[in-house]
Amino acid sequence: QAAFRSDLARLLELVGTGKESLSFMKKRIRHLAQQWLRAARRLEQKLKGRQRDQKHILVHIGFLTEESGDVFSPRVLKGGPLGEMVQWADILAALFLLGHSLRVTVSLKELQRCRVRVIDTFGTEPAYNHEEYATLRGFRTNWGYWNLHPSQFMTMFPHTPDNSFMGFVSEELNKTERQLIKSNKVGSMAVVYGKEASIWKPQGKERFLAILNKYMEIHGTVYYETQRPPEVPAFVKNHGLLPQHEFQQLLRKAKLFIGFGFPYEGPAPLEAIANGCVFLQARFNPPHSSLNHEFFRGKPTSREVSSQHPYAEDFIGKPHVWTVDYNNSEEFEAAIKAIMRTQVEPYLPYEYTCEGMLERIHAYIQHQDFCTTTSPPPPPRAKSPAMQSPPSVLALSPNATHLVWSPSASRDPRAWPPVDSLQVWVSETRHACTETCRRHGLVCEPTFFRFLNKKEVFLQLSITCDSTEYEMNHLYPAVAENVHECYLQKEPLLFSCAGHNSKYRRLCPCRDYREGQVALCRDCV
Ligand code: U2F
Repeated sequence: QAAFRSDLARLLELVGTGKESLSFMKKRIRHLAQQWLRAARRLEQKLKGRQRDQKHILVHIGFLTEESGDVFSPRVLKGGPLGEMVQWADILAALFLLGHSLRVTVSLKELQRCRVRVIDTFGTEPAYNHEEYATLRGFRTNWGYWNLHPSQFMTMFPHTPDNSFMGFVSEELNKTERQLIKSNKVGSMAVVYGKEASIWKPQGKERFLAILNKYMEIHGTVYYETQRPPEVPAFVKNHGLLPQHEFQQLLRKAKLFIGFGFPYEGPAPLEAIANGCVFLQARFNPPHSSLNHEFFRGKPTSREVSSQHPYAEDFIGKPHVWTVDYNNSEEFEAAIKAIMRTQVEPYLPYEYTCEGMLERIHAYIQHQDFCTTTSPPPPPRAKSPAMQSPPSVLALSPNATHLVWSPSASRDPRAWPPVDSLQVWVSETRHACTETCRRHGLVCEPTFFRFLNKKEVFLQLSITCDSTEYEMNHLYPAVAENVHECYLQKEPLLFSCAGHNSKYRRLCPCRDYREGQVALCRDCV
């Protein structure tokens, strides 16, 4: 049985010393300790003494090993990426507080054979993960082709439902702090997102900076050595790279946090929004991806990134997040004027609070099973408007057929997530399952593909199949509608929420999710 811990001192010893990156992580753990401990107590009460197995977990921080070149540690104090260290610090705190037995290593020599979970910021899609398929179909990249179960990859944001969403946390505010922030906000103060001078370099920035400068005082936290970086205009008040808690203080005063397009999908916009700022960012049209942008090239994903921070855009949105076309000066200027008139409250989605992260990791540790497969329950029963159906069931529409799981289907208590959260939708040809589920207010759940990968399901969906073949293809199960050819998936590792092709309509396993905790279905904890 794992017992919740009530002190983080032992964890700080486990993390070790000798690297700037480790010091950054320890400082963060120390700073957030009270917030973590309160969250652990709340989750403990919520779980009411439920049986939780204690696991032995080896935490191998691979990107900090000498063997990998440890390019991060020397950049900690120079404006380099900190997002990854934020996430590792939070993962360590969560695992430790949940009561697991941890060993932390930053050396390859200490890495033993074990069952792995890979912390993978931007995600690994199944087509890139399956070695043979990736090699045959041109999905082989620098990373990937490890033949893991795709949910063994854990991402920073919930962007790739084929992987597990790990996340990180942001500082939470109590009532007094909220009040204080409200009275101390400087309505005309903007902070620019970007701590490395290179972020300010690309051409065209002067134009928006000049527009912004008409309305607001612009602050930056750009690293510099002896004099201000030449890329940063003189009218910007540059504080230099700040320690994390001082950066939070700056955000508490600012009205606006403004992104220039890079870094992609980092923690800072969530921190800004949590501290009562509006986040203004650029829309990418066309979206950025590994096919058209250097930063994503070679990453094992085809995901299209529609703005600097798609999570902020899709999961938070207005009034906290404004995503605009920066090539259109009028739209940009209008957004700034509108933001200055808008009042926002600090906001932090539950999944980025300490309690939300503890709850999610607890659920993964208890339920994710990559070793055994459970036998699938009987196939779903078709619902049509003519049939008696519970009120939550949607009507069949002409171009999106829909199935829900029959309540009479025997429930496999080991199946996780519980299969009664499943709804099957057929995609349009231009949509991946990720998008198809999203459009129905649901999320794609790859563990449910195995229930759909059957001939009978096509029949239940009134899909005519002149032929049905089993093949290896990350888009299957699917139907090529105009020729009535149906396809089932031959390789379970290739079940994928990602991917679309104009030839196929895909069968998509969607599920409900908890408000503010998309990784978990409504009955999942
Ligand atoms: C991303 O890493 P970054 O470090 O560039 O991400 P940011 O969103 O800029 O912020 C990371 C942390 O840096 C902190 C801030 C954030 O938690 O509190 N910070 C600070 O301590 N002092 C300051 O003056 C300003 C910010 C991202 F996480 C990865 O996904 C990408 O790989 C990477 C690409 O470069 O960018």
